[in-house]
Amino acid sequence: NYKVSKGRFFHEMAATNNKPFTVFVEGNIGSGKTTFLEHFRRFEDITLLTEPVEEWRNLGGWNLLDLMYKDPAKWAMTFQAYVSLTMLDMHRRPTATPVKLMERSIYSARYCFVEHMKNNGTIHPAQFAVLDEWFRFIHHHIPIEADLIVYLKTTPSIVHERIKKRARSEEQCVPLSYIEDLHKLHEDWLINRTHAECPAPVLVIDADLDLSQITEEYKKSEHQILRKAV
Ligand code: TTP
Ligand code: MG
Repeated sequence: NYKVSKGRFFHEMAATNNKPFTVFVEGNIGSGKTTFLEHFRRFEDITLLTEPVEEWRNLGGWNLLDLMYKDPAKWAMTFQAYVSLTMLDMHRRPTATPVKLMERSIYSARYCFVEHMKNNGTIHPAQFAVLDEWFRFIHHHIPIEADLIVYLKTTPSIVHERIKKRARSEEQCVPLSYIEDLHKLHEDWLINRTHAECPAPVLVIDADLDLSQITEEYKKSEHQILRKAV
């Protein structure tokens, strides 16, 4: 029971480590990252950093996400530069609670999205080089806490349907092939481990289930996220 054992939980946290237990929630577009984080709102003392995408849709009135989808050759570099900054801000944000849950990380931005833009030529190799140097500099010189990655694993056709139903205006033209490519890049990063940096252990969750059934699936991860608290 969470409430009963909470005192012990905090005690152990304080005794060992003042840093929060930090979880990145990863998975394809429409895999349910925001929904997963919202599930944890019922618990006390968890910091939830959800929907960084809302910042990308409004930077001083500019919708960078929209500009990027409408003219990727012109805007992808600018967009990814801003994604990196907002991610770094989330990684560095001081947290007073013992658990911190974040939607995405600087790692998925680099290994899934920037990787895709490099592979299919959306960004020039020189633009890729600049983004990659920024990423390497941050990775090597700025401490980024990571204790667990929750991977919401999905089937591309299922999330593609969800994206269409959700109807976020910028994403209307997203083809299934793009979602399939992104799926493969998430699998390469988190399951096949083709990049050197997978910064934390990975908990895989079946996120194909629809909303009415997914809560049971999410509950299976509560123990690992709240650790001794449940
Ligand atoms: P996601 O970061 O996957 O967020 P989401 O809210 O769609 O996911 P969920 O439904 O699981 O909560 O993607 C948001 C949008 O930003 C999406 O259109 C893809 C785009 N994007 C990039 O183009 N580059 C990036 O580096 C990232 C992280 C997202
Ligand atoms: Mg989301």
